[in-house]
Amino acid sequence: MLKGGWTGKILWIDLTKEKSTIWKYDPSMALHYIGGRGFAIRILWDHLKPGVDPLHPDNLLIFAVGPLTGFPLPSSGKLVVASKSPLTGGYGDGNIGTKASVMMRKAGYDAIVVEGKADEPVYVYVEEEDVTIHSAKDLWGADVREVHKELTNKYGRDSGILTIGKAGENLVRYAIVMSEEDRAGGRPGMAAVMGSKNLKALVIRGEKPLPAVDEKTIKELGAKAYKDIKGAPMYPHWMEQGTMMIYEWCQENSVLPTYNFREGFFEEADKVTGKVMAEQYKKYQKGCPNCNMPCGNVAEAKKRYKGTKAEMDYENVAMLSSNIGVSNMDDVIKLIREADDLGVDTISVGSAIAFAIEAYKKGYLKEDELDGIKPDWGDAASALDLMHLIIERKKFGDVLAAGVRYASLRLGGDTVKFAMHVKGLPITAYDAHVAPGMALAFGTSSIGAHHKEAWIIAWEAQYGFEKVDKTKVEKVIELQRIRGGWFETFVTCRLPWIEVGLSLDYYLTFMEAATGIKYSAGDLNRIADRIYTLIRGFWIREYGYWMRSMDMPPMRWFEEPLTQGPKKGAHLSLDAYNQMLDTYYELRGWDRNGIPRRSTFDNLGLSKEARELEAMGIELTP
Ligand code: PTT
Ligand code: SF4
Repeated sequence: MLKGGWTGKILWIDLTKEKSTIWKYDPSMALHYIGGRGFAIRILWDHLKPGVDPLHPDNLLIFAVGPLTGFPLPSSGKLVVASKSPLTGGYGDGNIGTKASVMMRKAGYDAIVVEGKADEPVYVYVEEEDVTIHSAKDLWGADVREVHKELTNKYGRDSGILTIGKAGENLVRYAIVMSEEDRAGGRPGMAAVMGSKNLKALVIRGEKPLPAVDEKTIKELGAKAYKDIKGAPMYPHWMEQGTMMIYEWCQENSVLPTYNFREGFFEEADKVTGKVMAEQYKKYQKGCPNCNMPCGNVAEAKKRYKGTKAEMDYENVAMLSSNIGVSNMDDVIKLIREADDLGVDTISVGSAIAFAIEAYKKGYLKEDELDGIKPDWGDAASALDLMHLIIERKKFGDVLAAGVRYASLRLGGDTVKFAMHVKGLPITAYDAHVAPGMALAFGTSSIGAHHKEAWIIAWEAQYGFEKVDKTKVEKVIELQRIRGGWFETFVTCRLPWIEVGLSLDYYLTFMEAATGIKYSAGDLNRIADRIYTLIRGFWIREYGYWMRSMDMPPMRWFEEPLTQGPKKGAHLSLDAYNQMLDTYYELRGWDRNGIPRRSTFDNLGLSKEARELEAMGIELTP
């Protein structure tokens, strides 16, 4: 029996049958998977037919919170959105800060699962046990801000609203789910899955109390944690620049993605730094529920797109500035605003634009394939045109809408070497020519190339970029456990811990106060390993095979040394990477091809899942 923390219920909505059911799940799922992505992978493994096309109605779209979500403790207004990814074909998820997270808890659910497909565009309104499906014909085609406004007017400012833009409707495989105009989550195409179900939006409301075993401790300890955050030495700097404070650091360390990750140093970086953003463009900042360190810095363009506003997170800015050679802040603001309104992932679309520029300049693409667009580094106008070509899926935009992996397979030749992705997911904004640890983090991230699990780069700079040893590999795994395991299952924002140093001990006490269960750090790490291994099992199940090359970053970083900046000449070593990957597999209990050993499955309580893989003909090493 669950005493607190969890609501114990999952809402299951079938859009084909136009009906919903409340599932009182087995408490062992909570104990062994906690919530968030733990629930997501468990549900996908148990309820998704292997081999389903991600855009088929049978695919499942899961919104999941965790036992800490919504409580009055730091930055607890987060939600995981997960599915089988149409971009990678494997497990995909993202984390979004939104009122919908708190409302889902207040409505009485730990997760909402959507299956099937509506006959025509709809949105779903959930108010506790009351679930209704409404026509969204009038909202189809509308941009994210319009939909948000419309639904807010109808259901009130405190409603939780998750929506898709045109990118999701048009099944762009890296369409991202949006909330509150510029919060975004689900890079691996979670909004395309929503679009494939004709689901324009989900609106959630509730007033139920959140279940806690020891409410008093949560309140008191939460208040203390909020105070610690405000008193942290980094707090003022963070409040000024948010995630943008890393921009200059990346430039100094030659890890700022530049010209499609060809370089790590951008000669015009000084025009787009966090300082410039904060001092010259920032208008206000906003944040997720229950957060006292809001990082949503909203900047306003001054000249070319005067009045246009957008949220300036580091990844957005780097991928739509240095990575495509753009250095005018007004242009960057406009590109981000457009991506948010269309509901497309800024990182993946930045990667697709950079890939197209490079392919065009190298003669792989002709003007007529790009509808007359002549893309070039630093040309923001053509970048904007390319973004629209992709969203409208016109000409080669249709191919780019399937991601850079697919586009490079279509074009062939050397394009495979500059399609900057791992497992089909475009790399987030860290160039790793000089950073083998970060390269390994991208190579082994459970959803494809994302820093969300092992953002090792700051630690690696201090430890020594040049070092390639077991300690570094252990650090990657430690971060994957905490970031990809703890925070993605609690579900709360990890930034209080990373950015201002809030102690991890708080979370163990929060968990005990919420659920009545005393989890140790070791218990949580074991759960994280179980989730990581099951996710790897899911990829293998969906692909039907696995090879270590699927855990490799692109060849560009090995074969094309940096040509500019203080680290000129630097590149990754293939031998060193392979050595790290071997150590990684060994520490994880996976074989030389990256397939978990039978004993690893058994030790983590996943024997049944191992047998299922074996029954499919996958050979597991003992
Ligand atoms: C995340 C990825 C990131 S990571 C950024 S900026 W970052 C980009 N944001 C986008 C955006 O905005 N608009 C858009 N159209 N596309 C975007 N794509 C990119 O998506 C985000 C913050 C940030 S800002 C980060 S690091 C942290 N991520 C967390 C996480 O993953 N887990 C967790 N428990 N806490 C986290 N806290 C931080 O949240 P994806 P958000 Mg995002 C405009 O989801 O798929 O992982 O992609 O959620 O609410 O916007 O907050 O420098
Ligand atoms: Fe949201 Fe930023 Fe606060 Fe995290 S730190 S909860 S992403 S506003």
